[in-house]
Amino acid sequence: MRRSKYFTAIIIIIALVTGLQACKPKNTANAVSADAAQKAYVAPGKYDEFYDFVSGGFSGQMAVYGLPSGRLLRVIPVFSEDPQSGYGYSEETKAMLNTSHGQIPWDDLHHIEASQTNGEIDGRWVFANGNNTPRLARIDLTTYNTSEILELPNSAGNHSSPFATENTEYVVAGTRFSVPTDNMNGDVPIDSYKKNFRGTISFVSVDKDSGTMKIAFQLLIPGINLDLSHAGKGPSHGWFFFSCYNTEQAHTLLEVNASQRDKDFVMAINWKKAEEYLKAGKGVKQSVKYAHNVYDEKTQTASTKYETEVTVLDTRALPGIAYFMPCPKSPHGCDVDPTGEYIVGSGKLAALIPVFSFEKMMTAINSNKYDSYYDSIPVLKYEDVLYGEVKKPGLGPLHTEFDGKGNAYTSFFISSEIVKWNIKDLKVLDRAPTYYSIGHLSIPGGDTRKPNAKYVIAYNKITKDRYLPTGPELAQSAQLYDISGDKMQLILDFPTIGEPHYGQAIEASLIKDKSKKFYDINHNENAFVTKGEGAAKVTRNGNRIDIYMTAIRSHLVPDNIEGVKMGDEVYFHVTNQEQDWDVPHGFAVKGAIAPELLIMPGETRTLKWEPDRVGIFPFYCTDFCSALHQEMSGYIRISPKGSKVPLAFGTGDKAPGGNDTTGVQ
Ligand code: RUQ
Ligand code: CUA
Repeated sequence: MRRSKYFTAIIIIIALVTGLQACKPKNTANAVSADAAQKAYVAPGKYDEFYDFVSGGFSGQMAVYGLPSGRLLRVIPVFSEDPQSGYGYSEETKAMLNTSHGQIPWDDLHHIEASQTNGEIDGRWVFANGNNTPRLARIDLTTYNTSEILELPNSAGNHSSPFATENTEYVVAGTRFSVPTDNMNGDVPIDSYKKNFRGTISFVSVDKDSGTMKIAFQLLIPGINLDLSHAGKGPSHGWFFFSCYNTEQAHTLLEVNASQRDKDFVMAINWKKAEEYLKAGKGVKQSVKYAHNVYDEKTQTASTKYETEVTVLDTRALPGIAYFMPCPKSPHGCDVDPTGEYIVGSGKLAALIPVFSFEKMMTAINSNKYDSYYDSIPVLKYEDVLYGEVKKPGLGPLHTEFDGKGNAYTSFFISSEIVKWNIKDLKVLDRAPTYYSIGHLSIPGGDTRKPNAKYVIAYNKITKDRYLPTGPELAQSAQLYDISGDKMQLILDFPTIGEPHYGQAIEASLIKDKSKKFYDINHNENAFVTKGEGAAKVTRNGNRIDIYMTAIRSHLVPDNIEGVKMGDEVYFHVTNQEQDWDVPHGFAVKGAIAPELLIMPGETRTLKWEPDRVGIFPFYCTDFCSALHQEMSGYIRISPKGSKVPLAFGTGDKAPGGNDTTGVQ
């Protein structure tokens, strides 16, 4: 009976999931030894050795921590409006959040990927995925600004993303949800899944100098779920590996229906082959619509270009691009070791970890040795591509990273632990509990050719009983382990913002000296820049008021503004005149529906404000910038529609006068 089969499956899954309780390690106070604090201690005034860029998950942000201290250094808004800086609200940055669905001020950010040169982290950019409304973002590591966001058409659930090739030729993004492609009539019955639903993989090229992203091509694949991915390296450069689940092609109760098959797949993609087909004109141009948002450093302004075309290569019709390697069971992580020879698939429901051999895979492919076909894609034999299995490693393996010394570290969600094992002999060497339910883990450079095996960081989902309670919602957490010796040693435990899906730590020495200190005001080409107080002004054009305002310690020019009326649209363009590190000014006006602006030295930011009533509205600098910060303020007077009050503005001696018609002395 189908029904009882479902129930059995559900009970097994519940048993696995609640196994979490049973396997939950004892509290840790005693797991941390005395010298641990010493190792994580970074004295006041001293710099950390690493930056750790960590996803904020459902917050849509990215957090930057210092390691080993765990100090939170910055929160970078990426797919989220930011009340602190006005990112996503200010006129200059609004366009960053444009999509073909309109301006979408939120997304679910899961994975961070650092740019690479020669298979090593180069410290130029980090990329991040927007899961919900498929997007890729590039963050510039000199300004820590989100510089670019590219929407992905033909995509749903951009989870298997972003992953970079050895020279960041591409960042790649695979779909978690298969759906009818954008050029199809999507109004089809959901149970026509097998017929109408398809997955895609976007190969996004990255300009070597500017970093600008562009969809080079997309691959059409069977209607399955791609979970995660990694690029090949060294001998396997030119290939990509994706974990696939739901090869059952279920469209309802996936919990059960997508857990039927004993093995799903790791999909191997030969992207050099795809490039050949592209060159040979085998791609099909599809009309689609997607937003490409770029922040221009010169004008300090973001703009959107709506693209209308993408080139698609069908892996089912073009042989030699895609192959399936059977992988037990519902694989999540798909990781390639630093030599590029070993590919690790981590089956969430598997009791072992399979390690595939690239060399064996190539031998099988070159001798056309296939087991079967899955939707026209050759399926290789498990035994033909398997290097070996790590036996009884733990429960619920998710992700693996490498230390570059021949060892792998795998996270186990259900048994809440990190397990270290040797890639050559597949023997478990060490295990360390995590608190609790670890998702990703990362070693600095641990997915590149050159890991820096000093630490492994655990990103955990649950912190029940770890911190002071804060109501029903508790912070999630990261944990830092010293892995310089044979045994992992827990040295620090720190709460994170949002959900820390994944993070990548980068040696500070690679980026810290390139960090920009301020923007050169002489190079500020913002359309509304005010260079010097003499240039400050207020203009009226119909009902549009532009206020060209300067900010410098400790006054705003102009700080008295009159002659603005109900029905006017007011734009405060505030230029921070400072040319010194760490002196932002803020700007807010009473009743503004958008948040404040935080304006860096040499930068111009614009707040749009539509007064809703007659009266006097104060505005002020929101950043405590000097001893006289509280004095850094002003007033704008709003008169009724049709009022005769002339437009006037100024500061100090130049403040407007003589407009008193109230009769009060
Ligand atoms: S996931 S916890 Cu969204 Cu990267 Cu594995
Ligand atoms: Cu400027 Cu406070």
